[in-house]
Amino acid sequence: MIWDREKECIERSQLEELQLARLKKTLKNVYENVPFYRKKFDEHGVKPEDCRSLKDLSRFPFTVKNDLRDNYPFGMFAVPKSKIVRIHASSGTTGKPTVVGYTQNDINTWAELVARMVTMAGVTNDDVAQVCFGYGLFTGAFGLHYGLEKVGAMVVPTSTGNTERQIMLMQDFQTTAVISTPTYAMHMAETAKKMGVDPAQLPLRVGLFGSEAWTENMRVELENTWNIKATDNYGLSEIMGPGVAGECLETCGMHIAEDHFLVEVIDPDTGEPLDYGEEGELVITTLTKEALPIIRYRTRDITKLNPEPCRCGRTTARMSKVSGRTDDMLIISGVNVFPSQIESVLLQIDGISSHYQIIVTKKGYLDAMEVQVEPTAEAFTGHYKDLQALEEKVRNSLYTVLSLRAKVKLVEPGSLERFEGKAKRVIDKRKK
Ligand code: DLL
Repeated sequence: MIWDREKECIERSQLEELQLARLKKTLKNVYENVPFYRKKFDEHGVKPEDCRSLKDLSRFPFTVKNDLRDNYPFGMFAVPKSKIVRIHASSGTTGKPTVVGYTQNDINTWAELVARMVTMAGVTNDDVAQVCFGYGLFTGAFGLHYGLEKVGAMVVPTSTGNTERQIMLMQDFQTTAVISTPTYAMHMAETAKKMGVDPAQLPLRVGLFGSEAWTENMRVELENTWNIKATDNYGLSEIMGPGVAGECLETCGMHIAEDHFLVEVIDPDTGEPLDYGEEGELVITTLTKEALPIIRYRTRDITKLNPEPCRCGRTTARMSKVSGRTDDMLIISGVNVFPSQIESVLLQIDGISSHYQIIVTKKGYLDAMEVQVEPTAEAFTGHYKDLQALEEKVRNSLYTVLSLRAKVKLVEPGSLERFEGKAKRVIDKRKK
């Protein structure tokens, strides 16, 4: 069990003191060691010494994903290559990946923070933890792996894929904790059922899900299907990987490792910092990273912060579930739609499964959205009338929430694509 009470239950004034000292050091470090930041700060007319309080951080420029791409592969590192012991990368949708590096100290911190996160989620050295994230350049698997080892769990590094074998090993090894994307967990449950195994009867007791946005309704679905407690955890490669924030068993927001990361929420349009409780884009500054310190990274993830101490005893601020990304918001005939809103609607309807796809097209000047969704096997009676009624129900529910008339198409159970990592829900055919 890794629960650093000194840091995780720290008084806010003390935390802010620690953050300020670390922030000053980080700003000085990047200014001296990363030419990209020196140039950017100079262009903005700010110097590290201008930061005298945490509020002063807002005077410094943002970093965006393209900055990492422009400096591909190692241009943003603050240490010589000889100090780097690990590389990871996040696959971009276009072009080159974003490369991130770690010193040995960074790796140690990472393991520590993931260990804290899995401890919060109730994992101990009595657990058999199956890591169903892809091992490789993706940060998910290695990140969870080292943190789980640190708490002494028995780690089963199955990676993604070969789903029938995942289920077999869960049975044979008596796996108690599953680690994956929520989407892959749903896919694994479906595979188990096809094999004649009831997922709810397996010895699993907790699921740690992250790496993509998922709704409260999906939590209910996962908890019921697997008979587990499902917690959310958040991270991104540019900042470290998993372990940036995670839910405790109270499941009322993800505790941010604030002694290592300084978080802000900004208005994505104006860039202005917002108050606690206001929803906006999460911006993160690393406070202890050696290889790749990052100043004011625009995550594009939409969330809000709650600094109130939690019932679990931790005082670190909590971020609410990510409701979407500024870049996955669809604008359909002028209406803003997040895929998570659609998921939330679908999962409230009896007879509708968690497998869906959103297809956006343009006819002339008009946008059109089609939601393809699989009914559950029970609801798929084969009677046209039943399906029509269900389709109508989905259409009306979507209209109530989105004020948008979507075309709804029920498709045969099992016919939509299944995902082993992050799901790709939206096909926007308007984009070239
Ligand atoms: O997905 C790191 C990670 C791995 C986190 C495993 C948790 C578990 P990237 O591939 O760089 O890193 O993707 C980062 O994924 O900006 C979010 O948009 C999204 N994301 C990650 N966790 C969550 C979450 C990893 N819990 C991007 N809820 C981030 C919503 C999430 N979105």
